[in-house]
Amino acid sequence: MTQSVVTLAGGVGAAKLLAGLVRVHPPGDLLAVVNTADDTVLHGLHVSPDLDTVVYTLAGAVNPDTGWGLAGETWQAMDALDRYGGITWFRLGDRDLATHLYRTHRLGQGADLAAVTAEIAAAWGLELAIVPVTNDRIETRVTTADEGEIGFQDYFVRRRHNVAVTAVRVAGSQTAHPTPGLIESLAAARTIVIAPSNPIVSIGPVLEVPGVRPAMAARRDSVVAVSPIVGGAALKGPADRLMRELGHECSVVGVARLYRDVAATLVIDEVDAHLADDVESVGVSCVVAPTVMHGVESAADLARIVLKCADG
Ligand code: FO1
Repeated sequence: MTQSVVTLAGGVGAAKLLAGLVRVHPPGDLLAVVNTADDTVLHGLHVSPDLDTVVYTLAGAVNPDTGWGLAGETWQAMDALDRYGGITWFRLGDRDLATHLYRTHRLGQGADLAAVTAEIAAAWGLELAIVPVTNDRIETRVTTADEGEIGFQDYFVRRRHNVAVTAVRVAGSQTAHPTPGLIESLAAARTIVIAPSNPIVSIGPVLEVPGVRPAMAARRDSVVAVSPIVGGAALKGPADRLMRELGHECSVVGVARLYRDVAATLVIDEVDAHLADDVESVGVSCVVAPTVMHGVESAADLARIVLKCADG
């Protein structure tokens, strides 16, 4: 792994930025390091939502309405499962199921998640390297005010992240090992990008894998983060609510505080331009740009800006 641009990634927001990056930088020179703490086992199948969202988006195959799953999907397996009273709150489309069947089969044969991910990405014709942050099992666990601790997908999908959260932890992170070559890649990269993903439950688990945060801190001057908070709100998902519930200011300043040890630069949206000085007073250089990606053209524009601010 010797790519000059390395991106720490969650799901939908990261996938959009990566779709821009592959348009403005040689894909073979890009590495995406993806969160796996959303992974879950359902029906005995290993599901890796963020890895699949990145692969499907870059392959141009993602469902544009949801940002996850495949476009033009059918749901016959879920309908059939419903007859038995099986688990259908987490919707696995008929074609998407093939990915989980393949991954589970290969893991059962002893392949590691990085190897299986490389096989899946190659099968979709992708040139950039996509790796899970770790081959070990890590899982975000969410403590809710009413029900105690529950699994991430139970919180995110089943409860539609519509419950009060008092704590978040990443089970397994303390004993996890970074994917082989990852720490070396962070040390060798010219630019490291933190994608506009949820800082608590997407980028947080990536940084918690032992070795990753110190490796990022050592490269702080070369790290550019893109704020997932725009105008005090998350573009998608519960980042805003989670930040508030866990005691962080829900603004670009709050994001800067969360990343100040690992990123020298934060890109914020134009609507937050009035907060640029406050970001800088946290000790993080601030770049103001249009960060909302409506399509691949605006994603490419943002990717160009991110790479340019890394060049100084
Ligand atoms: N998100 C939902 O809101 N509902 C679903 O039924 C759902 C199914 C699903 C299946 C495969 C997959 O890769 C992702 C899926 N997601 C679903 C999205 C996903 O769980 C979350 O967006 C991420 O974990 C958060 O990044």
